[in-house]
Amino acid sequence: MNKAASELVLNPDGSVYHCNILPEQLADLVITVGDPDRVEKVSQYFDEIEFKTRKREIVTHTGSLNGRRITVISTGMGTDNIDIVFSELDALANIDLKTGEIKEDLRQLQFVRLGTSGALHQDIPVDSVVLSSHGLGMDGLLHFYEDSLMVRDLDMEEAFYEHADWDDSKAVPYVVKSSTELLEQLSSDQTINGITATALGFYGPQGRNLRLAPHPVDINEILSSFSHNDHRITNFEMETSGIYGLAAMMGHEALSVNCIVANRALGEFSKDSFKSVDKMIQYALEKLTNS
Ligand code: R1P
Repeated sequence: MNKAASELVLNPDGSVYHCNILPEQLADLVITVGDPDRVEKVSQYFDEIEFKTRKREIVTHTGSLNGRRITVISTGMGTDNIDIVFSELDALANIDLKTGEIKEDLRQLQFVRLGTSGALHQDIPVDSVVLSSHGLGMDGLLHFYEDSLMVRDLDMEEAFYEHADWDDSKAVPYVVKSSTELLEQLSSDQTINGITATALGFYGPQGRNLRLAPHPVDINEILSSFSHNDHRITNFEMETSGIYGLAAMMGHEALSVNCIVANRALGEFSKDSFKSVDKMIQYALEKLTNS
């Protein structure tokens, strides 16, 4: 069915509204980062850059490395932005923007998030790299999509509800798995795998208390004491669950890779987070383009 101009919004040049990209400017491998300044920290390693654009906090570079075409794009912070960026990137791949019709042959994209995050356990040191086997979303985004039940790990969700005694005034947590292939491709003895908890804020929703007490006050303990089928919740950030949920419903593959810049259990912050993020970027690019 065709899409009304108000639903699939395009710019005068035909590019998608927020991302400002045309279909031919999007590679099949898409690296997402939260921070717009991190885009060039990734694309500096490309052999060539063919396209650059930016609108609001969404900065995009497309280029290639070792013969593989890659788009790197910043999402800004939070799953509300993930909804915008992933919907528009999927539209670029799978909707004919001129007619608004969904294409018959769907194109599958690979998404790899290169983000920053806080660890919930003492044994996950700052500057280490965590790969998210699952995203546990406390943001509520997936509940606005009809197909969410088809991609959620209902077994792990049930175990979490029981463990956490979740207060139903908050969005019900949901769980979605990563791409198994990407998780295997990027795992090594330099990485740690775990469930990533995605919060809808940085302070109260991640148990930080500056002047306002969070609720529940012991959210970090509730999360860190959960385990299910040998998986534990390793870290906190703000995008992974939305990425996993939307990518799975759209038929794309996704993996979230996060540099641990804070250890919440020890109260520590990395002394040189730029260096450890750069190390993570180089590690991921090597794994994605040389294996
Ligand atoms: C909070 O400081 C931001 O950093 C983390 C969180 O998920 C949130 O977006 O990720 P990025 O460094 O990728 O933005």
